[in-house]
Formats: sequence, C-alpha cells, structure tokens
Amino acid sequence: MTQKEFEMNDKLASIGKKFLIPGDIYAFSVIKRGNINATYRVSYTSDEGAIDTYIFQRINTYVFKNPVEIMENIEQVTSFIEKKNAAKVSLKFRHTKDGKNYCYDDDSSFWRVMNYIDSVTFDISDDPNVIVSTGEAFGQFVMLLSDFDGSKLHETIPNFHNTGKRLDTLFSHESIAPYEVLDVCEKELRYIHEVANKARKLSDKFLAGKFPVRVTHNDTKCNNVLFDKDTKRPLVVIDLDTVMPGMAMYDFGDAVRFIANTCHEDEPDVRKVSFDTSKFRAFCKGYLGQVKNILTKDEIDSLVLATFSITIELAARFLDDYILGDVYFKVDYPGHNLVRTRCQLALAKDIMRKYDELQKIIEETVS
Ligand code: GN1
Ligand code: MG
Repeated sequence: MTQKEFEMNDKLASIGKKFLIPGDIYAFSVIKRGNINATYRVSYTSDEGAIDTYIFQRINTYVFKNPVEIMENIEQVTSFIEKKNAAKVSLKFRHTKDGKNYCYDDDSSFWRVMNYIDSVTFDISDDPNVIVSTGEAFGQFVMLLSDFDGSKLHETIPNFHNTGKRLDTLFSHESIAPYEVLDVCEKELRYIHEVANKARKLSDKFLAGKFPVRVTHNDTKCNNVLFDKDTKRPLVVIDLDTVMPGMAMYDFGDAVRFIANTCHEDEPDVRKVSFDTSKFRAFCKGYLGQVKNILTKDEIDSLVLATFSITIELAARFLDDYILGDVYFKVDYPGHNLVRTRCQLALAKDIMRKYDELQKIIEETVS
C-alpha cells in the first residue's frame, strides 16, 4: 500500500467504527462513478473469516449544502418504496450508535455507509433489453412514488432543474468572465443563447404551475440502475440524493440524453456523438409501458422538448463550471467541463434534427 492508501484505509476504518461495523478492513477500492460524491467499496473480514462488503460515501457538501436533509429524504423514500415492494432488493443504510444514518468525521466531512449490492451497471449499452429495462426501472420509480406526498421532502438543491435559472446563471458569469476564457467557448455560448428561449420553456411553464408536481429522481443516468448479473433484470434504482418534487418529463429527458447518446457524456470527438433513435425507442417502450396511464397528455407531448431542454441545461451547467474554474463537477483534466459541454451541445443539435422522428416514436409507443 502507498502512504496515501494507508491514510485512506485508516480513514475508512475510523468511519466504519462509527457505523459499528465489526471486524477489520480486508480491501477497499475507489468507485469512479459519479461527478460529485466520493465513493468507496470496502470489504471487511469478520472473526469467523466471512467477508462483508459495504459502500462508503463522502458527500460533497459544496454541492449538497444540507446533507442531513438528503438523508432524511432518502430514508422516507426508501422506506415508502420498500413497503410497497417488499420482495425487492433495497438500499439499506447503516446507523451509528445514536441511530443516525450518517456521521461527521473529525475533519467535519459527511459520510454514509450502505449495503453493497452484488450487481452490474451500464454506462453505455447496445443491448435493447437493458435499455427497455432501464426505462421500466425509472418508470416504475415514478409510479411507486406517485402517491407519496412530495411536500414531505426537502428541496435539497433549490432550482435544480430550473433551466431558465441555470441559463441566467451562465449568462451572468459570461458577462464577468475574462476574455481568454470567453474566447475558447464563444461558439458554444452563442448556440446556447440562440436556443435559450426554447430550452427554458418547460421549466418556466412548470414554475407557473402548469404541469403536475411529481416526486422525481432528478439524476436518471442508466448507471443509477443496478442490474442482476445473471438475469440482467433491474434490481433497484440508486443515487437518491436529488429525489425532490419535479417534472416527470425531465427524468425521462435526462435518462435518454444519457442512454441514447452513442458516446459517453464526455466524448472529446464530437463527430462521434449522435442521438440513437432505436435506443430512444427501446427506452420509451420500457418507460412509457409503466407510466403512460399516469402522465397527462401535456406531459407526454413534452417529452421530446424535455430531452432537448435538459441536454442544453447540462451543457450550460458544465460550461458555467468551466468558466468558474471547475468548482462543482469533478474533472479528470483541465478543460474536461468544456469537453462535456461540447458533447452535450452536439447531442442537443442531433436531437433537434431528429425532433419530428422522436415525437412520432412517442406517439407510436403510447398508442
Ligand atoms: C452529477 O455525480 P452524479 O453523476 O450522480 C449531477 C447531475 C448531472 C450529472 C452529469 C447533484 O451527478 O445533475 O446530471 O452529474 N448531480 C448533481 O453526469 O449536481
Ligand atoms: Mg447523482
């Protein structure tokens, strides 16, 4: 072990003690999924020699200003779902001696620990069955929470999917950014300005009370669904940090922006980026199969615009973070947020080109 790994091992061991985990750490590794929190897979050996594995997460408190509220939301949502769905796998958080599902470390960092679920996840999949199943999993999530009283949830990141506000924030930072920074992203900013009114339409309408308020996941990337290794059936939806009241269409849009992209979210070669309509069709089949009788016609009619809007929203968030110097999203190299922006914009342009075709696929799937 390197010095750094030794230190991490000690840190994880001290957190494990707070969550009353018996035995000693046998191995740990960093899980590189997610752009915000730090996640570790940690295995313990008990005195009897058995190995138990857990997920440890340090919550990014720059992003989540009130992590205790997040844990309260998650507790409420997971227990509500568990009651309805008793036989299924569910996320189980460990508790400390004083009964809390989180702890603060000596350096005030915020930690939680949950059971490790033996499973697989997909960042990209060409398997239509996996894509249909991802749609089913997110559709079922909305359905299971359709009678949950959203007013009980904390709005942990206010205006999270308020596209208009996200764009205004970007434009206000643009107005004070140094020339050298603006010079490299001039084209990207120009396109975002061009489409801003279209992209903000749905979230403005939502804020005006014209769409139903649903309990939504708000981060529906396909790698937030755990699948059974053998059957490739979905086991559980994870990453409930951003569960809040919101628009159903944005959950749909966020999911297809990720799963129907022919590339990873941060593909540097934008010529490879396109929106795969057959993947879109497969996701629609799974998702709408679950929710078509719950969503209103107005919501269904807005699914394609939501897909475009959230793609622009993400581009705006990545670009804003690039301009601010990478304070929000984790980056692997300088300019990573600009690469992500360009990838999202290439995708948004392709969604625009295929707009009518996508609208038709929705109509065919619900009929
Ligand atoms: C962040 O860290 P992760 O992957 O769960 C972000 C999402 C973005 C996503 C883009 C709280 O989610 O909104 O869509 O990156 N989460 C937060 O990959 O901002
Ligand atoms: Mg997330």
